[in-house]
Amino acid sequence: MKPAIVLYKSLPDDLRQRLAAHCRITEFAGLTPENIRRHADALAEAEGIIGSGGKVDADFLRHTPRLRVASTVSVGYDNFDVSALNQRGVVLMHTPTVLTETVADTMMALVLTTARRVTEVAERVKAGEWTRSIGPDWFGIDVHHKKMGILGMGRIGLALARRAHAGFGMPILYHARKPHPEAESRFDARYCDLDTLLRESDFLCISLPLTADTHHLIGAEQLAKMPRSAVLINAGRGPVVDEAALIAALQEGRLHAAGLDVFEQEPLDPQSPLLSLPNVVALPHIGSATHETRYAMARDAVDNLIAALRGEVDKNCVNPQALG
Ligand code: 8YV
Repeated sequence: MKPAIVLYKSLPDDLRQRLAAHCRITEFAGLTPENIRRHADALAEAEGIIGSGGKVDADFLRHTPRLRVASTVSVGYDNFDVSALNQRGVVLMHTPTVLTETVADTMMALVLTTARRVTEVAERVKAGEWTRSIGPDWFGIDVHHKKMGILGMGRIGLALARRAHAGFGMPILYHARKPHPEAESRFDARYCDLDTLLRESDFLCISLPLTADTHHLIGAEQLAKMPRSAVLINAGRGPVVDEAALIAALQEGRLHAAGLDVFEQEPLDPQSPLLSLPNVVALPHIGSATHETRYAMARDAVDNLIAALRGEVDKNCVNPQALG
């Protein structure tokens, strides 16, 4: 008999059919407390789950005694308690390769949009304010040849370094857990400590996963080390930055601008002070959100689930050790 699985995010029809050829599917939208209650029987039977978002921790695992594989349609897996999965022998699959270029594009878009005030001035044009040749109150700052600082040199950091170096002639500084020889040899990137990165970057681009070590890594003390002319870009995970400290720095003019694709709470509260600051560009977590990339992520997640249910975890597996 085909294994039972729970699908908690909608899939394109062809991928749903591919999944259905291998599994018996129960589908609902999101691992919300209400859905977990309502679909208790399906969860109790499920050997696999596939979707994105929702907390998968020891509490959730009590509802899924037969679970063997969790497949997330994302690269990030901070919503999973990996040690709880390990204890239960559940493997976690993710989609680390297919979204790299798209997320790096989003980060470069934030760099350009904040520096050149693209959204702000476009709104002024729509509001009918472009009535004569523009003056300095419409000007931005240059991007090309400014110092690009990258915090986190994973796949996405490397793709951003390529864009900044090859396309914009930007010298690259970076801080990561360890030096990245490829970034250094291909893009002339210079490894430095976090303090140097904060003090020297014109654009500080954060591309870090959320872990216990990165939570609020950028707080008031770190923001105070950045020059007033600097721009902060975050497209990793919101809680890497202490948002209250960032708001204070922006309100007090201690930072030039911020471009944010991620927030401590998502969706962002419409009342957030961030939204009343003209020098903040806030995006609705669109990092990987193109038709092509979201399709590729869903396809990889489906293939990951099918493979892992067969015991194949040679690629895209966060914790192959869970198999023992
Ligand atoms: C997704 C992401 O947008 O992959 C990730 O970790 O943050 C994004 O690509 C999000 O997880 C929804 O699937």
